Amino acid sequence: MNLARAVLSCLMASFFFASAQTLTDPLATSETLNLYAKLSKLSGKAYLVGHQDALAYGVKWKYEPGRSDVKDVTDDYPGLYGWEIGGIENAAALNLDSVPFDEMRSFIKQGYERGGVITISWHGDNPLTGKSAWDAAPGSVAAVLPGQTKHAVFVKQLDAVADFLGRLKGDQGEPIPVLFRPFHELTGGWFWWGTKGNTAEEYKALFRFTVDYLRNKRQLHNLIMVYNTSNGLKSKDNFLERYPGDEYVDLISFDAYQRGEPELSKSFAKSLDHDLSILGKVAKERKKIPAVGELGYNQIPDTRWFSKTLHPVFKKHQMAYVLFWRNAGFKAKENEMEYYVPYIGHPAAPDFRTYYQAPETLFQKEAAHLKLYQKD
Ligand code: BMA
Repeated sequence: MNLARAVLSCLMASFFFASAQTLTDPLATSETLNLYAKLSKLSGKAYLVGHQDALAYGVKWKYEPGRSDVKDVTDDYPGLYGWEIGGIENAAALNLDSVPFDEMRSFIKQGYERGGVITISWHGDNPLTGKSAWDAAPGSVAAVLPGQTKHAVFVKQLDAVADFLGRLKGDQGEPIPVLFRPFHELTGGWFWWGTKGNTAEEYKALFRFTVDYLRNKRQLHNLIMVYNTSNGLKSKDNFLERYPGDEYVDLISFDAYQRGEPELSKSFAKSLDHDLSILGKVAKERKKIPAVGELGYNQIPDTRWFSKTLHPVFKKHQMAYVLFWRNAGFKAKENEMEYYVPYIGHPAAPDFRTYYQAPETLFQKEAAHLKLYQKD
C-alpha cells in the first residue's frame, strides 16, 4: 500500500500541469471540467476500477443498503460506478435489468458523494420497430435522423434521457458529472445502431445529433461523451470508421469479454494488449482519454485472471478506467449465472484482492483522495 500512496502523491503532483486534452463542451460545469482534467492525468499511471450496478445487487443478494460484492471482497467500493438507463425512454419505473430508476438516482448520488465516478450506458429500444436495443433491423439509424419517419419518436426518447441525466444533482444542487456512453459496441452488428444495416455516416449523424440535442437544446453540461467499440480491433482506421469527430467525443474506449476455457486466457491477453495499443495510439493522436468501457470473464473460471491475465497487460497501457460488468447472479429467464467480479467465497476472490492491492488500481478510497471534482 505504501507504493500505492507513492503513486497517488505523484499523481497529485502532476495535476498541477495543464492537461493536453480538452473537454468538448465549452460550457461544461466546473465539476465536469475538473473530473475530465483529472481523468486525463490518470491515464498511464493508475486507473479507476469500476463495477456495473455495484450498489444495487450482487450474486445472491439484492438491495441491501451499503452492500457491494466488490466491498465484500476488498473492504472498499469501486472507484467507478456503471449504471444503465435502458427503459427510461418508455417512462418505465425499472430499467431493463429491473433496477428502479428512483433507487438508481440515489445510488448515483451516493457514489458521487463518496468521490467516485459515474458512467451511464443506454440500451434504448429501437425507435423504428419498438422492439429492444438488440433488434438490429436494417435502416434503424436512418429512420431516426432529422426529417425521417421515426425522428420524433427518437427525440421523445432523448427527452426522457435528458430528464434523467439533468436530475442527477449533488448536495449543493450541482449537476453530477456523467461519462455518458450511448450507442456502444458500435462496431458490432447486434444493436439497432450497429454495423448491420447502418452506414458509417448514419452512425456519425446519430451520435452528433444526440450530443447537440443534449448539450444545446437540453442544456446539459455535465456530460463527458464516450465513444465505444467492441474488441478485436483491426487497425486505427477500423476503430475510427464511425468516429463522429473530435468535437463530439471526450473519451474513447472498447468493450472486451473473455469467453471459453481458462486455457484461452493467454490469447485473450494478447488480443487485449493489441487493442489497447491501437486505442493508445488513437488517444495520443486525437488527444482523447482512453478507457475500457466494459470488461469481464463470466463466472471467472480462471482463478488468477485478474493478477495474471489482466494486470500485466493493463500495466503496459494507458487508460483512465476499466468497468467490470454486472454481477447479475442467477438469471431465471435465461437459466444462467452471470457475474464478473468475485463474490465472497468465490475461488477468484483472493486474486481480486491481490489486484486491489496493486498500485495501479484505484478503488473508492484512493479515488476519494484524488478529489476528482475539485481543482487542485
Ligand atoms: C448484458 C447482460 C444482460 C443485460 C444487458 C444490459 O451484457 O448483462 O443481462 O440486460 O447487459 O445491462
